[in-house]
Amino acid sequence: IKTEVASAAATASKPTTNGKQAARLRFEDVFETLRNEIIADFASKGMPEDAVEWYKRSLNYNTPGGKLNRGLSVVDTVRILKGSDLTEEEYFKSALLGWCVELLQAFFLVSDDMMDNSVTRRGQPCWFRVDGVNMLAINDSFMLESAIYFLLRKHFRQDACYVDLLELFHDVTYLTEMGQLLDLITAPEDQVDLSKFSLERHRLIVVYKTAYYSFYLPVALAMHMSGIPVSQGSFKPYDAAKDILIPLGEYFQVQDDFLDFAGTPEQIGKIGTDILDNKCSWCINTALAVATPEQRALLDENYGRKDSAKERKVKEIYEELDMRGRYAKYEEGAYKKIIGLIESVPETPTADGSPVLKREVFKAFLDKIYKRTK
Ligand code: DMA
Ligand code: MG
Ligand code: MG
Ligand code: MG
Repeated sequence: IKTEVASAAATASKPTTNGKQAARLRFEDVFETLRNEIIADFASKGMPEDAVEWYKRSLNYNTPGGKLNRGLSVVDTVRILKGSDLTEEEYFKSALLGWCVELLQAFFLVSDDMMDNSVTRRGQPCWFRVDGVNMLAINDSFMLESAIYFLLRKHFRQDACYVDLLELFHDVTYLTEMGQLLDLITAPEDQVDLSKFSLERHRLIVVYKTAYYSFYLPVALAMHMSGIPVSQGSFKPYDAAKDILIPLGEYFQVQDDFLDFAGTPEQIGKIGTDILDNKCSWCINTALAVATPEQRALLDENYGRKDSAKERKVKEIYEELDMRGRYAKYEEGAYKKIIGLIESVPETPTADGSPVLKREVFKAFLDKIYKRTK
């Protein structure tokens, strides 16, 4: 009996492959509904059939098709904070917020791939490389962003959290754009200067370009929807969440940097461009810290040049320096550090009975990305 109880508990807390698949399918169904609402509104504003078809194609091409970690985390967080199953309406609204995060991601990725001159994304050509799209992708990225505010207004305008949701999307978008700026000015195409790189600069870039929108945003949206106040006595739930989610996002972007070098396109759905693009990546910073003068000279000569033979040379040096082993060590350290942060979150009930932050929110998010290979 004991064994049965234990395994039932394990099943409940750790979704099975089938459970995960079902959650994903249910979430994807909501996208159909939302996309139809966006398109119906667009058509009702006088847009002709060819424009409707264009927007629909861009929404379908760029929004679903990823891992959906960010979007699903909104739903998971609302459920964990509530402590029981969601009603149909709660599910729909949390999934809607999840899709708004995915739309924001789509907006950033379409523009990021143009700026990074990338080739593939999610196993297909980057949107700007699709026949007949080209620079129109700039406007398409803006329209993916605009869909967020159409959906929020339609479904949350009457809710007490509406202004909080709007401000959060605006603030996080701005922070992400700051990060993209830092990422790009630290990687000039025409002048490679590895002495400008550092792990401090790297940390600044990744916190702004990735951590806020990928980790803080989904959880903070769920907290607002769940009615968690800005302060509970001296405890500040959103700041406490940020203190864990920013390091988590930093760890996630280090994984992204490592996979840019070590992941296969089949695994990660994209072809790495960081070496060619002169990016201030975790890998190059790690290499610079331990390279011999000879290796350093080779890195200076071969990094950030639009030449695949030079890219291969840099990868050889990464292998010589045991980048894979160094990354495995980093990952263990990051995991332990984040577990420590999670364990310091207070879960004591509030005097006014408002929902409290739960450690499981962060643990669930960490479990989604620990040791990821895609
Ligand atoms: C990702 O940076 C940041 C944003 C805002 C998309 P990146 O260029 O390393 O991402 P990817 O490797 O997915 O192109
Ligand atoms: Mg990129
Ligand atoms: Mg980029
Ligand atoms: Mg990357």
